[in-house]
Amino acid sequence: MAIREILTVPDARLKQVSKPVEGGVTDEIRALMDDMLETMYDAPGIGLAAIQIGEPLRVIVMDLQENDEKNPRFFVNPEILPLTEDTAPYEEGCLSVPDVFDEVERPTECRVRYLDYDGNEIEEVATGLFAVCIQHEMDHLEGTLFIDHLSRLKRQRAVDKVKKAKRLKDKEKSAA
Ligand code: GNR
Ligand code: NI
Repeated sequence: MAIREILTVPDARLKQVSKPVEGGVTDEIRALMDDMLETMYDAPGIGLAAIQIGEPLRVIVMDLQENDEKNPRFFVNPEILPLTEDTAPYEEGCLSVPDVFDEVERPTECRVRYLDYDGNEIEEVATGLFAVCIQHEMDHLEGTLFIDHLSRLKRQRAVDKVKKAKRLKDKEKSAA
């Protein structure tokens, strides 16, 4: 297992549409998921899409880290279907847009179909934070970030903030 670098805006790779995993959940895909989980825990975050570490595949890992217990979840080739017209705002963040948080409005309930770590086909209903997170991650698979749901002004401010922070970090690194 390895901790991988997380891509941040405005990296063009984050805008790619990720490709379905062909040929089921192999050891190679499990190795990718292991790296993703380790990278997500290290960050730390509650979800990660493969494209965030530069792999344009339809793979997501998640651990909502409710009640302090580890509960890793793996989603290969996920599909979602909103189950209600009810929407609710939630203050979202993204490891690819560090230190930016803003409200995004999404359906409160959806059905999720996917292959799990062992390649079993699972179908379940997502509500609460699970619904928010799976929709956020599904967006990544389509090359969409949560800031794409905000106004152009807020999106530009967010990208500028991340660029500025990265410039500062790179400068500190070259000085060291
Ligand atoms: O760690 C994360 N927290 C989070 C908070 C609110 C809504 C969505 C998320 S997902 C994010 C990790 C991430 O960037 N996943 O793509
Ligand atoms: Ni994200």
